[in-house]
Amino acid sequence: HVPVHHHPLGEKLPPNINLNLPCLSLNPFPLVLSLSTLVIRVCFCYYSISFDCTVEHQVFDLSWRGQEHNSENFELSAIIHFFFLQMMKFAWDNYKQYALGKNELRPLTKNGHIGNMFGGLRGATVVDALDTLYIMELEEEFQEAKTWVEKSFDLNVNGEASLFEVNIRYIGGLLAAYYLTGEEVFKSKALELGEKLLPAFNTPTGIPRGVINLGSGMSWSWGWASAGSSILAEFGTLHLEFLHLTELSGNPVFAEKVLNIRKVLRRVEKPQGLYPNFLSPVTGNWVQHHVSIGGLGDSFYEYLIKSWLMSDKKDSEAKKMYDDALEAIEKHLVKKSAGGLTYIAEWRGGILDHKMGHLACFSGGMIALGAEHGGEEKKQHYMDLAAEITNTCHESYARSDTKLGPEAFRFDAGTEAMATRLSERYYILRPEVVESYVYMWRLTHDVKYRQWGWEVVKALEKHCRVEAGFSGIRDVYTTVPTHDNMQQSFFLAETLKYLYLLFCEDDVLSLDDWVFNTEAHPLPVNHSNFKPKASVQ
Ligand code: DMJ
Repeated sequence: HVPVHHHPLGEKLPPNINLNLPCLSLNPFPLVLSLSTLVIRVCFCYYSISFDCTVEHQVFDLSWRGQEHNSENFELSAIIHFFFLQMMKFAWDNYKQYALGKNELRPLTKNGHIGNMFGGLRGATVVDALDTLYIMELEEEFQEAKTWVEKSFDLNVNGEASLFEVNIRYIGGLLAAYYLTGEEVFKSKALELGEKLLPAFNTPTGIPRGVINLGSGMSWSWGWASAGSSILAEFGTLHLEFLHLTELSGNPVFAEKVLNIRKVLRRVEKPQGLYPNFLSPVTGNWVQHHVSIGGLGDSFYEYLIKSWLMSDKKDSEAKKMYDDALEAIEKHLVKKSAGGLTYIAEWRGGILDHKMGHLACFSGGMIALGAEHGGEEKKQHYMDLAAEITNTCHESYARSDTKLGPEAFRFDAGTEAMATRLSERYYILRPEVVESYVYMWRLTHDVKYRQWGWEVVKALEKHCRVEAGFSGIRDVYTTVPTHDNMQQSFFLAETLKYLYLLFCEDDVLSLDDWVFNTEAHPLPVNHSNFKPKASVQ
């Protein structure tokens, strides 16, 4: 029994309503909800068509009822919330049962996956899921995850880790869990792990290499990165977490490392004002002129605007770099298709590749977030651009048979917003499109974003839910897709969290007080009066 109005993240329901959770946690199928004060009981089976229609109808109702808080739409939003809770619980319970201590769940073969991104670290799903479990108030499950971190999370490991992945998933996940709960264990693990990443910065320029052995401290560049280069989206996606590591430890070294990256980037000449994806950590010069707001470039831009927001709008250098970069991107990469869809192409030494990766779909949300803070005229311009890009990404979902989007879609040879290559037709439970829906919803309150989010939920339930978890699919253009047997940790960290937030009130992790790292882990804005939860109590 959780009195929701005591929830630390803000009131999600009027103070006279309590929600009884036990039936959900004991038996998510059929799902039974009880709104005790209003004495409303809603029982349904989530596989039945009636549920589907009811919820669809009710979501639609919201659009013309607006967002006033009356008992009817509270009933409905509670139902939707519980729907997300059961999805998260299903994903977590299966991971726990079959793969606890491994990095990810293989939901078809019912075993764990370790992979080679985390250099011997384990429990990527545990650390990635911590804050989502907490925010959803899945208390028992949160305790299970916390206990694993306390008792089994071993940092004394050897092996090749991606600096970027360890930072965004583990450090980001631990920092968010600390700020939300005030539990020291998360802070100390984050700091200890942060120390282990520092040797990667020992290069002539201070630009870190992409791969590090967490035991020996040896670091090197990815074999596939041209001429030993470092990747823009990797070394450009450390700033938020590293500033918090300095803030929490009092050790300036973390901030110094990322401020130095900023310095190198400021100095290097930008072709047409653009930032290519490959930079030499030895010379500090670009190695290739490939520019993309999707993979290899993406979260560098995201961290510029979020650095400014996280600094309580004091880091004006980051804002200027973001504004200039976006202006260059708009000038050289943003295009409109014959069918009227706006997209962001990739740039190879001046030649455009008319393709958008699923990863690039986070940019609708980013541009909307940045637009909020321009002058009135610019604001409208960027809000329009953000809405157009989000619409294009929605089209990439809507034009598939599964209603889930492909890994990449193209705008050439008569194709619009669809994959043209067999190798680009898969969907691995990625969050970027839903992420943009959340920002667009919060900043416009246009109910279509919730409707689009609900379409994703239905598609996930229909095509990705398997007996023991959620799985990616190999082809979004067939309604009998084959599964890839992988429940990615970012599905729990990002996709389910963003879907949940899409249907929450705006004060749950308010955009005024929190920025989400690129793995959707919330970090507090540096208002001078901010304190983690433990010190508030
Ligand atoms: C996540 O790990 C992060 O969002 C990252 O920035 C990009 N890729 C995945 C999800 O698609």
